[in-house]
Amino acid sequence: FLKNGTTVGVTCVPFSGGQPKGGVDDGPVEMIRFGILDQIQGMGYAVELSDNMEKYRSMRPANDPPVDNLKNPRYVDIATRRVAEQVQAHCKEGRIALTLGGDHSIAMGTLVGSSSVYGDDLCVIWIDAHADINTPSTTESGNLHGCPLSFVLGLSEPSEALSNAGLFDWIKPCVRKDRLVYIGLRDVDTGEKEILRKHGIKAFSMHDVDKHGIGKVVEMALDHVNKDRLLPVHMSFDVDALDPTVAPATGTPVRGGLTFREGHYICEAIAESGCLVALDLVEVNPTLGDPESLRQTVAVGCSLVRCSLGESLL
Ligand code: 5AB
Ligand code: MN
Ligand code: MN
Ligand code: MN
Repeated sequence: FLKNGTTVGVTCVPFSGGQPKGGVDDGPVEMIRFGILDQIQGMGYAVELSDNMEKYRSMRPANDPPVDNLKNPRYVDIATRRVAEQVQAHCKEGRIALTLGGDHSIAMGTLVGSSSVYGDDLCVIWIDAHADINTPSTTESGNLHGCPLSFVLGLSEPSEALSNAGLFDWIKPCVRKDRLVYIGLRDVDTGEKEILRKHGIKAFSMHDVDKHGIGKVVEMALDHVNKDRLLPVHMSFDVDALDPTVAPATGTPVRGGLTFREGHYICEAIAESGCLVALDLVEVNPTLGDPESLRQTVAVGCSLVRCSLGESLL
């Protein structure tokens, strides 16, 4: 793969079906209104935009009862399948695939898309307060934004109910367990902890960030998945990884998160590696909180994207 891509392929996904709160589907349009596309172009990148983002809204099936406790399963299935196609198309052309969400269930699609092009080499850096690795049997909420990683890692056999409904059968195991690493965790379900332990998946929690400092943590995370910095990296950044004082407008805020600088440092270090091939920026919910919280969260989302593309490198 070619390091330091020069074209950014943008996919906007106004989608909220992976969790119960409306508004997260307005994340992409608010980031565009804030100027993210012009900002990226202003940095010297060519920008290619996937067409017709409004199509996602019209994909919601009229009737979508839970399957195995999973909520909106048909809607998530069909929308994430489209995300996969759009991200795959960008990656095929060697573009850095930037996906603006939307809730984090869309990462099922972004990871299927990027891994279809980069295969086993793909390294995944997951920045989040949460582990998002529940299986259809461990999830207590039934919200699919808490489950994307279990699908792409192939952690559970599809249940009979899911197979009968023909749902998510297009997702084959496509991400290697030893090429996934987390930073920022602080709210992990009991079932998820067991999964992380059982599969030996590497995670740096907020405790590790406090203990070692963000510089060391990012270095250890990259050493784990990408020792020589020669493999392609897909970073999936959930804004709730940041402290709620920094990114308040998000659906599942958790105290004690990354500071403004720690979040940006991660993005800068990834930019510095030259390995970024795909970036998700998800869970910005412009309808939660007052106008100032909204402005602040959208602004920080855009600045994380710019930093991941190298804005603050000298
Ligand atoms: B997010 C929880 N683990 O499964 C669940 O915001 C929260 O994409 C998931 O990280 C949070 O519902 C999903 C309790
Ligand atoms: Mn989260
Ligand atoms: Mn199907
Ligand atoms: Mn998440």
